[in-house]
Amino acid sequence: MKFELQHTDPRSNARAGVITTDHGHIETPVFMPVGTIGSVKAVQMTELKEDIKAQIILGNTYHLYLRPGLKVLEGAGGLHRFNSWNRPILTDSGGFQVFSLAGNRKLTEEGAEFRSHIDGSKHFFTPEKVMDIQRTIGADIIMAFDECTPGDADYAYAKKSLDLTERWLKRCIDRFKETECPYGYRQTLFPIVQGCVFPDLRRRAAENVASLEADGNAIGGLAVGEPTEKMYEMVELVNEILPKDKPRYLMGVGTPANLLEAVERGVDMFDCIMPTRNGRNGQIFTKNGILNMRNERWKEDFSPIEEEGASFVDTLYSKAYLRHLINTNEILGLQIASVHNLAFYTWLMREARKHIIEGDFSSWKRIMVERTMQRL
Ligand code: PRF
Repeated sequence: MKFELQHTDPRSNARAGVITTDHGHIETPVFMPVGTIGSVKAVQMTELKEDIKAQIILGNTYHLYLRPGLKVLEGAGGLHRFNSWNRPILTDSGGFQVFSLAGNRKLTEEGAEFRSHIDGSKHFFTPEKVMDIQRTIGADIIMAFDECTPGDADYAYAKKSLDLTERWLKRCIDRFKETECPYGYRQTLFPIVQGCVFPDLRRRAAENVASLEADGNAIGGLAVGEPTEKMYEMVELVNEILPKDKPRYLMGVGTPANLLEAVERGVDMFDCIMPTRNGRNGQIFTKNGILNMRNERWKEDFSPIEEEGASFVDTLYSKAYLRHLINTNEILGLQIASVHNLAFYTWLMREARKHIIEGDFSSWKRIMVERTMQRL
């Protein structure tokens, strides 16, 4: 994998670049739609490519390991062949998902024991196993196995958790180096910076990760219950230490404003379930603010979902029609909301990139943060 930094904003830490993988290029900053079990919920691959213009999608190790399982994925020749997405894929390590199974998991030095959320069956993930699984899934970018420390952890817990994540990271790297992609293209491993909201832990974690000279680096353990200002503070601190010539990925973030604030602080890659999950609940993100489609207010509003929106659904369908579909739980409502929100998120990152290159990112960002967070 290669990263070329094309432009740095003179007034902030925002950057525009290009990542090159064996499945194609990714222009940054980039938003990566989440396709947990190999599908971006309610969205066709043709829509993802042509309407949403997604450059890369996510898969999840925990979910794909449980279903369809490694035998099927290996038989298919990897996830790209299985789900017919021939552009880049990134898989999260399952660290975050396993740890959200509170009560259903046990952590030891060796790894994490957990019960499947589907049938209650018992499983054990070690850093080595998670590397092997991600080799078999075959994503272009794979993630280290970490513990996502909760945002309200005390210092002692956060330190113990980071110590473990760092020992696991070393084991991930060792296993990754001993193995290869079974499908003939290259995969790369991103380490993850943890450390909760404690500056000295974050600094130590970022220095350790920076020393590894990975192709890209991730920031985890944020947007997990800490105040938003703390999240920005940690991103700023970590990005001062992470190498400038490698992409930086802020995991599981966030609102349109969160993305723009993080881009300004030097983040290049994002993923979040917000556009799809909230979309399925009737929350529509637009340039001018957030619409709750369940609201009475849209009942007889026959204007387009979004004037000059980023996808075909915006002018093909009206607010009143989308409200009707969402209110009646029609499958088409979920599809329209998902396509719209994802197209908005990828548009927002393309616009950010354009403004970074044109040199007026900061003033554009200030306006967009306000505008996109208004409740309509
Ligand atoms: N670790 C991993 N995946 C993640 C996170 C993390 O800390 C987060 C936290 N926002 C989202 N997804 N492996």
